[in-house]
Amino acid sequence: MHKTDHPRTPRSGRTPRSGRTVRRGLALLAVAALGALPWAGPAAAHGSIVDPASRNYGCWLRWGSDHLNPDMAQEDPMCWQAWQDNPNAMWNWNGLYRDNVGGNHQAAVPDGQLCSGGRTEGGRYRSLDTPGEWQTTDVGANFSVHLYDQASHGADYFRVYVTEQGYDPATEPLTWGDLELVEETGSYAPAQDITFDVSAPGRSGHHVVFTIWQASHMDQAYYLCSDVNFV
Ligand SMILES: [Cu+2]
Repeated sequence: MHKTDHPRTPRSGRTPRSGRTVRRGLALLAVAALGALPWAGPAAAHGSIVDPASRNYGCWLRWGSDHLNPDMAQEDPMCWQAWQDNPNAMWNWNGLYRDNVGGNHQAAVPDGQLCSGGRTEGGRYRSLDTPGEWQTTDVGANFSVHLYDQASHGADYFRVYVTEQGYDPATEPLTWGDLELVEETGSYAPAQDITFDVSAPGRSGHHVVFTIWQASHMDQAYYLCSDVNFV
């Protein structure tokens, strides 16, 4: 139900003309089968924090239509290294989750691997753990967090952490000890867009917002790093 890879349906190669009817029938069956599955292409299943943009969502948003542009190396070097490491981290911006964690997030996600969900999916998102000058979204002490989830999983809860003043995202790997829990929400009914308010006073400059989204349709936890600039 939660495939994030995108296997191509093998095309039947050279089918003789006499096989056309059979082929059409198979194609219809294939369409019917696909229609019965809750699977869709990239950016059509699961979700992420889109504001303030998570690291890979932001890299997908800014460069997804132009990801081979060498200017990215200078203009947005952390996205550049992410695209160089594995473009699937961006194509699957909505797939950064772990199943069956049982709420033991700190056990499942070690220090230094928070932004990759403990190198989930075979390490697909490991580039997101790299400290550096990630592009930021300006926020004040009070700001809104927006989940976009085309799959409408709903939420058992969100936990939002923000790094303590003094932590330097440009040079330090992110650890649990760097974080202050600033919000734990209640549950949310299934919806494509969920927005809630958080408050993280006493900060300035570049910080990381680390959001855990515990989805409701099954035990599925998302780990999402968003870079912000407190102004
Ligand atoms: Cu999902």
